[in-house]
Amino acid sequence: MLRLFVALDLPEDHRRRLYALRDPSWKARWATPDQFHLTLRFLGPVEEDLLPELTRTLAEIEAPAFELAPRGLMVLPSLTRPRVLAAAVDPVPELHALQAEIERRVVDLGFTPEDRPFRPHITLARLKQVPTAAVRSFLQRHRDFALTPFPVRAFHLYESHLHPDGARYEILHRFPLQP
Ligand code: 2AM
Repeated sequence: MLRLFVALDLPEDHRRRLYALRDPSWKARWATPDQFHLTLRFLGPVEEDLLPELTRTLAEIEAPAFELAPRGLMVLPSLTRPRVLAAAVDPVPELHALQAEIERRVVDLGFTPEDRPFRPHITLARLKQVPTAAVRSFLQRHRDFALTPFPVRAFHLYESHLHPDGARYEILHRFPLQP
């Protein structure tokens, strides 16, 4: 079984800037620069036999390239139960259209439909025991957080390798968007 997800990659400079937000004093696991991505669809464990068909299906998607600008920080699932600290992005119709198309295609292949609404985010940290007050003050301190838009010219199929000290994400396939 392969643990798979479909996601967008980020440029080096944006990774560095996201990593710079890190507060090492928190009881949290901060993502390292090589772990940053924006998930479009978590697929979970997939039989290796399915990989060619999945790849073929994703390669059929015709969607335009677009620009994406990280802006704002958010906490998931909620500020009263802070588990994940993440960066949000400016809403762009192309991002949501791409996510919807991927969802449609993978459901056609037999994956269970995603029942949660798409909340695009780049995970910065998984919080263990960070008091809500500390999270609130972090969000306040970074309330103007924004990065310059970056071009999204492709989406990717990732394999997640789980390790006790954090996941390693490997890009298995690149699917170009239309220029
Ligand atoms: P997260 O960053 O919000 O946790 C690889 O695990 C990627 O898939 C992560 O970006 C993770 O989102 C996302 N993902 C979505 N649903 C998931 C699930 N049920 N289990 C694990 N990861 C999930």
